[in-house]
Amino acid sequence: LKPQDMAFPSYREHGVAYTRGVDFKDLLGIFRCTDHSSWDFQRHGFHPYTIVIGNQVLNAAGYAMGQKFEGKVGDDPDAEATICYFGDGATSQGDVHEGFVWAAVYDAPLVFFCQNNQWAISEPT
Ligand SMILES: Cc1ncc(C[n+]2csc(CCOP(=O)(O)OP(=O)(O)O)c2C)c(N)n1
Ligand SMILES: [Mg+2]
Repeated sequence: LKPQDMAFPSYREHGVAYTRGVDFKDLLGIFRCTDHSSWDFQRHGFHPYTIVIGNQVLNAAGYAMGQKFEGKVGDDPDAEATICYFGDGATSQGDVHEGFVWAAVYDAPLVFFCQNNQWAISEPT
């Protein structure tokens, strides 16, 4: 990722948060319910954690569509891209597939990263 890129995590991307400069104390606060993703997500290029399974796929698709609409794409050094992390279980949700379709239709600069750990409450794939 370049500094101007944006990452949309699920709740597992602690390593990504670290590489984006997010203070680990801010992450721990989410799990202790003392904090609600208080880092500056634009500055870090790291969106708040998403506990609602798959929701970040829609957020990421919209964000990447915005990057496309604003012409921030291509080989320019200032061009932007988005990456979206989700679990294998999230792929059981219809709205996740809506995010895939919209990103494809708009040729949005979005990378989908499936963390397939073979575990989900739904059937793993
Ligand atoms: C919309 C929604 N439905 C159900 C849940 C309950 N839930 C929490 S974790 C989980 C399993 C998610 O599996 P997966 O997407 O593979 O992520 P993993 O935890 O394996 O990384 C579910 C269903 C939730 N958080 N949000
Ligand atoms: Mg899983």
